[in-house]
Amino acid sequence: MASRVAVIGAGPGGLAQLHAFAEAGKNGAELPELVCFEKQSDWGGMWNYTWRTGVDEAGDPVHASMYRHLWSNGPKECLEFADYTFDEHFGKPIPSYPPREVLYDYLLGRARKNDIRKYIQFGTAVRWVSHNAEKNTFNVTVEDLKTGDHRTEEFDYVIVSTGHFSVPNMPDFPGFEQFPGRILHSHDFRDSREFAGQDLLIIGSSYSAEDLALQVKKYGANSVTISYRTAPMGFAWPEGITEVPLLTRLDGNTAHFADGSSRRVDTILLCTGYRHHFPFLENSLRLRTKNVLYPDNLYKGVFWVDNPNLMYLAMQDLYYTFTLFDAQAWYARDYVLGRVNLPSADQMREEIASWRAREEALSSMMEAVEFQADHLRDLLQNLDYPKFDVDMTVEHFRTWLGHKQEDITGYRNRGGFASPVTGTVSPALHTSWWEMLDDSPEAFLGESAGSAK
Ligand code: FAD
Ligand code: NA0
Repeated sequence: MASRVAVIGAGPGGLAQLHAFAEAGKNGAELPELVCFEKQSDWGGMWNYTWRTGVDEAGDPVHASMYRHLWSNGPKECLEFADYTFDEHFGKPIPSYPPREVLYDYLLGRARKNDIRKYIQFGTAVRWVSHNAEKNTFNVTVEDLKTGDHRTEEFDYVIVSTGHFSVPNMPDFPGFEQFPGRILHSHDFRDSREFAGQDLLIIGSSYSAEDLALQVKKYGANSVTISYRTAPMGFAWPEGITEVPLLTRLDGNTAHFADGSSRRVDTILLCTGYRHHFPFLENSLRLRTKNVLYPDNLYKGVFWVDNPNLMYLAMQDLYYTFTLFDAQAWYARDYVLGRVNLPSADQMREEIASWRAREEALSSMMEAVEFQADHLRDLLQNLDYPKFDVDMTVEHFRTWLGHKQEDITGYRNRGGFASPVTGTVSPALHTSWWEMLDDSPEAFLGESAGSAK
């Protein structure tokens, strides 16, 4: 009997997995039975924008953390699928930092091409996964969110691709309880225009803090104060955005900081990151990790060492995204198809430990990029994934970091990034990003509606 594979989640990770199998199928491989469970009513994961916050239509926590007006914060050339290029999708060179909807369209373009939707059961939430040691299979209990019915199915392999930027990390600070304004996490942030005219306090100093500070200022906030715990981001911020040390307490609307300074704020935005959260996995299967580049217990960043028939995709802190997911998905597929053998558990642990030690010693963002590029290369060397120029993408990240240091409101205007697959060089954005309030695909592409495939 053909083996059965459960893929949990139809975001970029889960779609990469289905695509990887479909590619092998086109090349003559005999495929296992694939079932992808997706709790949302459509695919694309985080990229599938919703206005909802709190709970979704089924009463489940809303998955999405993306917001209106989100533009890619890294050059698209660093996430380009090697087997489905931007040139193929858009038919012409496009700028390097597309808005969400444009990247979503690209992501779905490949998914549609291989007809992988047929594997996905939408509106179906995985509620519990347990391991049957006797049979070495997994029991997967799912809920049909339309009917509320539960059922349990047996699988030989489970691939978890439920993302890890969905469940907020929510710290508390003295005075929050009496604060008369709104306190929200970036997970619940949707539209920058809500904050026009306000004085905002942002807590955190990573990508969400950086981008939301820029977004709210761009759409009319009066001032933004960014409060950091470890170190400031240190960009040359536009007027009205400042960085201060950590919040110590609130006194009504007045926020006090560790350097003794204080200021009045209307709204507090927690950009304090997310938690890896897998309430549907029994203890022995559950990954517990912070947001790191090489989580413990995952061989090659994918295989659960204690039972490699359980796999995780995209659980790393991310510089590379879509391409890394592809490499992981190809590896997972080849394991399921019996094309690669894994070493002993001890050998896997040793290899993970050496990556972990290397990660502990990283001291700059560029070293982190190089680390993840090596992880990517380590996967790719064993796979038939189409070749692309990883070295070039590392240089793109270096250039990107330089551009951000030079001009944090202007780096998204820059072109000149070559595709690591086709060599096509990106044009500059036609209008300054800081001035461009319309983030529609038509505005971005500088053309009328419907021309992107
Ligand atoms: P997700 O996209 O999160 O998809 C997981 C899927 O699993 C979802 O569809 C969810 O509904 C489903 N699911 C979850 N639990 C269950 C369950 N129990 N049962 C069934 N289904 C379930 N990356 C970039 O490359 N460029 C960017 O510009 C960028 N911007 C970002 C901005 C924000 C605010 C955030 C939070 C992330 C951003 N990312 C960006 C990273 C982004 O997370 C990845 O690009 C990508 O979405 C990860 O894919 P995934 O499939 O692992 O997870
Ligand atoms: P993210 O920025 O949401 O990006 C997720 C931050 O939270 C760190 O700065 C950390 O500080 C801080 N923090 C945590 N607990 C804190 C506490 N108790 N007090 C003060 N600060 C606290 O999360 P992280 O994990 O990067 O940073 C947490 C993902 O979303 C990224 O992959 C990013 O690429 C993506 N994203 C992309 C975009 C765009 O593309 C926009 C937003 C997010 P410290 O002290 O630990 O440094 C446009």
